[in-house]
Amino acid sequence: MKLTFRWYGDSDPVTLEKISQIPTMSGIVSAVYSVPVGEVWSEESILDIKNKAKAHGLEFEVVESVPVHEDIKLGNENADKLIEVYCENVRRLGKAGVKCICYNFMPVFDWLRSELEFQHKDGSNGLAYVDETVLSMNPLTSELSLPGWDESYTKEGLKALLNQYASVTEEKLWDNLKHFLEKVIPVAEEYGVMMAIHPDDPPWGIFGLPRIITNQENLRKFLKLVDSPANGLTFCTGSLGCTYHNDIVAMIKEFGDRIHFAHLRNVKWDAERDFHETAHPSSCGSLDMLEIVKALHESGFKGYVRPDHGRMIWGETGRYGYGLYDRALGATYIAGLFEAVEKLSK
Ligand code: DNO
Repeated sequence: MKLTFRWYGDSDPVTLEKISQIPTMSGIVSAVYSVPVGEVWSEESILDIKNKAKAHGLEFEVVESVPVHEDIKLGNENADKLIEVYCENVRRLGKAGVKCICYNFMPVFDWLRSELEFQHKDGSNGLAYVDETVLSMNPLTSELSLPGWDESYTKEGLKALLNQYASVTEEKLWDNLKHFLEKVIPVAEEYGVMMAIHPDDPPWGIFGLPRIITNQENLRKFLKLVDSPANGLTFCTGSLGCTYHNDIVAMIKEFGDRIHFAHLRNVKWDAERDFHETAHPSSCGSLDMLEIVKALHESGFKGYVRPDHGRMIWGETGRYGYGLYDRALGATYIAGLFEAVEKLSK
């Protein structure tokens, strides 16, 4: 496996120098953030990230994310034009040496939490999700915003978009995803890129919007939409594992050869649909991280791994989920698990 770390570009307080000082770090996971969704990324902007990473001894082989325009998910008359733009980005990234592209197919909202500064007993804080709070939220008036969200919607724009989704059932969303994959996967194959869909987070519908990348059965269905190695998964343990209904170790055993990128983090289940994010080690949350790493190893996993959301510890402030300290601790913990599992299996 290759250990990686997310970098949000020049404005990220977690600098490339800091990332390069985390033991065994091989590369960064990043994206061109300045270009609106649905437009082509310039070759210079891609190479700029690559060269900056290289100057710190880091690779740039994973992009997270090339976002999918809402018109593609809606399957409206602009979809094909926008899919062609998407394909062009895949080509350009492949040419620049990117090997894996993470994306998601969640309508309108990316990852969602109801609390950004959930207080832990030790004085640290992290992200949490309480279903009742989310059910009482109105996306048109709520103040909540997360790093993954597209901030460019006006209230009217968001309202219109939500209206457009009123006719999009889960079945329709599946059709639109299939159409997207049928165009994009052949390009990815040609350019040596592995596409890796990120599961929906949380893995159930929110605000009346459909979500489909949610459980074992749906992942199975997804992989069959286009049955190619280039059509794979970002296996996010915290997203899929935030509900005890998902047996994530069983999923790794079944889909291991199609997992190209793993987001390894832990969560603590507080109720059926309530959870909070914890430090990475198994004893801190509800997931058995050793079993997860073992299952990845046994399935022959050779892909990219990154620690995921960290708590804010040691007084750090910054981008929710994406501070340095707790993620760096998570990174070395993950590296330790892999070393142990690899050596003990020899
Ligand atoms: C959250 C991230 C997600 C992820 C996208 C992938 O921290 O895991 O925002 O990057 O869903 O497209």
